[in-house]
Amino acid sequence: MNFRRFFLAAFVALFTAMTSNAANEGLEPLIQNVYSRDVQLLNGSWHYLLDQLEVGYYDYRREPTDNGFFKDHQVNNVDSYKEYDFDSAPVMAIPGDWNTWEDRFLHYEGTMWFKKDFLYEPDGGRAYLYIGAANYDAKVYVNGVKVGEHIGGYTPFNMEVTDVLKPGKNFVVVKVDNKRYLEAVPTVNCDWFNFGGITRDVMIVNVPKTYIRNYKLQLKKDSQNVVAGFIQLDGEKAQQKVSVEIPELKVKKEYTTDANGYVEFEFKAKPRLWSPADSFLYDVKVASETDAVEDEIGFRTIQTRGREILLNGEPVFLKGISIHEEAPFRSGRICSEEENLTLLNWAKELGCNYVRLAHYPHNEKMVRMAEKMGLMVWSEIPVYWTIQWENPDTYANAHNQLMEMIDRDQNRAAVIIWSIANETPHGEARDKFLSSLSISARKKDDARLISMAMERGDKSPTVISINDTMNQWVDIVSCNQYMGWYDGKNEKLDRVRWEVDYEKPLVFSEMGGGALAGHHGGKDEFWTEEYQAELYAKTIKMIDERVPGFAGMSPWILMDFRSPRRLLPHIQDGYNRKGLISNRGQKKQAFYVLQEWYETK
Ligand code: GCB
Repeated sequence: MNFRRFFLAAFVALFTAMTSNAANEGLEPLIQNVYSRDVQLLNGSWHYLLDQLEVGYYDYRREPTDNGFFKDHQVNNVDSYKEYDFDSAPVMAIPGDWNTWEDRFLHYEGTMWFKKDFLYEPDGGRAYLYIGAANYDAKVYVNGVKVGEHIGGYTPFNMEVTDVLKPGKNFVVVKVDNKRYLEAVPTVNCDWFNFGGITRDVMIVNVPKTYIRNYKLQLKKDSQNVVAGFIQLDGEKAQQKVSVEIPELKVKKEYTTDANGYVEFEFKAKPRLWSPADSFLYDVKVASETDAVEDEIGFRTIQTRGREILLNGEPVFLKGISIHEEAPFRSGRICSEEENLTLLNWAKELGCNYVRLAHYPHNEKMVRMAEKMGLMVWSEIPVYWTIQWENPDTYANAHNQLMEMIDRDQNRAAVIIWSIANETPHGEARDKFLSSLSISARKKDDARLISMAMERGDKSPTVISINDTMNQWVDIVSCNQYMGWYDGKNEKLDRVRWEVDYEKPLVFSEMGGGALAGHHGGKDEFWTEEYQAELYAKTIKMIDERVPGFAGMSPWILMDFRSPRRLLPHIQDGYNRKGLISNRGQKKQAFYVLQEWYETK
């Protein structure tokens, strides 16, 4: 190979590496509590084009083109022509997933382009484009200019568009790609549906030139009478007088931000404590000389003592249920508050005081609603099964999703647990990856507990245990256990006892088995409601008799959900059937078994 060819080959290899490793780009730190801001919602009808070969992004040599669909060139097809047209393309409701929008898209994984026209009138301040979530890789363009790219399907992102917007007519184009990759988070293999699309709210957020970008107010770790937090301004006038006001507590505090617009504070207060029995939230006002924002914030402590979990200093038993963010009755990605409410109402009806929002951060309104309804929340990132533990890009991606999750919900008293992983294979590289996540999460937010869903490591066939070196990095030892389903039949639950050596609370982050609603038969017949109910009854008996240090659980799962891994005809038909409620809203017998037990707890 001569030199020129060598350099050309090296250049092409480098370029390919650069372009195929998608990365976040152009994003600004998250704006806290966008829903209390002056926003222009861009939800509604968006034109869409399915682009399997990504011709709107690459030219015929598969080089990114400057002249892609994001330009939305308007031509008359006489003097020149183009082979796409947004304005005559059909529309889709945003937020929403494309897979359930049209039957023919059900299994489509790839690129979809979206376009929306909107009118904008500048108010002299700054404008951000905020997207609540887009699965998985979103490239965002305003008026033909790329303003940002975000990787990760379940967390919000925003980019400043002040200089790109014009008075009057504007348009936004988003290329969303939900292809799965080995190096991605989650990776190619997981047990839930890869709904593609702009799945959460899209809005223009209008803020003053210097504005309150972020703030946090929570009880200081382990204290019931010191509130700790920070305010972060963004803009030219970094040094300002800022204040925190909680009228019902007669609190009004003033501080001055530093040259970076930042101030950390602590003050004494004796707030009424948030709990499932009293899900009280205070009206809080955070103000600066140039901006003000309001929030509803609850205060509580969450700690562990030996094998107990303490909420506000008192032992609490987690009566929980796991939930996917999947819409009841229509089985798409949740896209309305009513759908959030239906699921959370079912959890309340079951007698829950706690929900595991699996396996990725759910929408912000879901968390806020859970908080108002008195449900404690486990929130997690999609570090699931076997991801690439040694890949630095994979780590950066997981870390970023963790930070975005915490940033968004750091003021929610309901969130008591940040979970960093689910059912991951033991090994040094995994431990390094996950312990780093645990350290980062604690550093960012020390007022919550850290956990991860572990697997069992039994001492013998009848002495059930957990043996995971990650135990030192978590506050709660959580375990997904499936005796009676993946491990033996129900009778096994009568024969075992638990012996976990870690002096920490033990929680079943999952347990359960499948049943098709309305399918009846013997108690020992898989897939019947009777089998599932018996599995729950025997698990409960085991817990009552033979699981020391048991602090709660979130059985798998509230409602049947779509999963491409579930192929059994006539029973599964593409659904994981471990729900206590079917995807059509029918309660199975096991629902009532658990409900009865939760009533006694
Ligand atoms: C698990 C996973 C969950 C699955 C479930 C199942 O352990 O954490 O994502 O859906 O098992 O049904 O097998």
